[in-house]
Amino acid sequence: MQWDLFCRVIDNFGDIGVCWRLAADLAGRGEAVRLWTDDAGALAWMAPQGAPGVQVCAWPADGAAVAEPGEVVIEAFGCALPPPFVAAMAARAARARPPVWINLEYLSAEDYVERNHGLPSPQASGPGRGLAKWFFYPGFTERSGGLLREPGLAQRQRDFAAQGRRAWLTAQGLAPAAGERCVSLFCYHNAALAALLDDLAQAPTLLLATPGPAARQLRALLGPQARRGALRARELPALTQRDFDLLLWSCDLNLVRGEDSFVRAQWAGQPFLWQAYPQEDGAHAGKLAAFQQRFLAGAAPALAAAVTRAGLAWNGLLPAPAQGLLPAPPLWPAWRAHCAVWRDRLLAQPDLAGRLRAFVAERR
Ligand code: TRH
Repeated sequence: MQWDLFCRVIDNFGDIGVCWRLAADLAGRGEAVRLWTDDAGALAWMAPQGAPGVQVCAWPADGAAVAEPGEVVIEAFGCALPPPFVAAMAARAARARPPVWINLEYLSAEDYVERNHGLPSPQASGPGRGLAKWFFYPGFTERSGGLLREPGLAQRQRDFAAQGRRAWLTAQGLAPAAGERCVSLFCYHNAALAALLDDLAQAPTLLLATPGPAARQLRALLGPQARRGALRARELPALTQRDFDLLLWSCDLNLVRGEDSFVRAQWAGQPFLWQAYPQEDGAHAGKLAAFQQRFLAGAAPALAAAVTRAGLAWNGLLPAPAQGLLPAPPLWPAWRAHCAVWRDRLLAQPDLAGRLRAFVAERR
């Protein structure tokens, strides 16, 4: 089937990162995908190899003729489709089966996800009058739209482990010294970073910082030596999405943010801390709380309390403690085991692209 996926880049890399991943995943399952975006810039480093079956197209210019819509149209994150394209969808509906029009929402663990997932929004006015738009909510439960997970991920992870967990880092010239733990850092500007560094500096640690705010803040805090106590830091180049996964699989702790890296850290099955996209109205606090509650259900109380505290402090929702932002070292084996169990539980659920295709099939 022909899928049209529309993505506007608001800021950061999550909008295009999620849409690229979905486009490539659908194409890998035999769908033809046009990814329409107003800013494909980040794809040059995120996915320089492209993907068979995905055509990246410029957002239609005002007044320009629009393409004939495909069988499925996805409006990512309420990006508002170009009105002439919607008119073309309505015209198609007058001739043949209407395209299945889906609004793909942001990921959340909050309860509204299950309430709203799959609801229709009949269009009573405008160029799409008479069409229905369907709400599709990614999530962590069976009754949500699920999480992006391309087929073959688990096998790729097994192959990676068979090579040795540090083999990829070594090949990048980033081999840790014997006994050094590896930590990846992808964050927004984060007032708790100094406290995190103090914590990490207590034991031999190689901290690998992604470009942007993480690297900039680290430079300001550590100076040119890039060291504090037993901690040394290295800056990474921008990695492809595939290599970014390998970074997460290589590390003992991953600091991630936003939406897509947050999900990838969960597939990595290693301890992670998530910095939610900070929102002026404070909505990120509710998102974090809802996630922590689901994620930590069933964890031993001491682990749940320590991980909850660390998450709150890392998101600026608790003052960063002078010492001990992270769970204490004796808790790390249980933290790791809990992350692996969580990943296996998510792996047992159908993935997002699979649920989306089933959803579309039911509505055609
Ligand atoms: O960049 P983000 O902060 O994106 C955010 C969120 O999606 C947020 O919900 C949204 O509202 C906002 O954008 C507009 O974080 P996220 O979601 O993890 O996206 C980063 C993408 O960049 C992800 O696909 C992984 C990719 N990436 C690489 O491919 N290589 C890299 O080296 C790095 C650091 C990231």
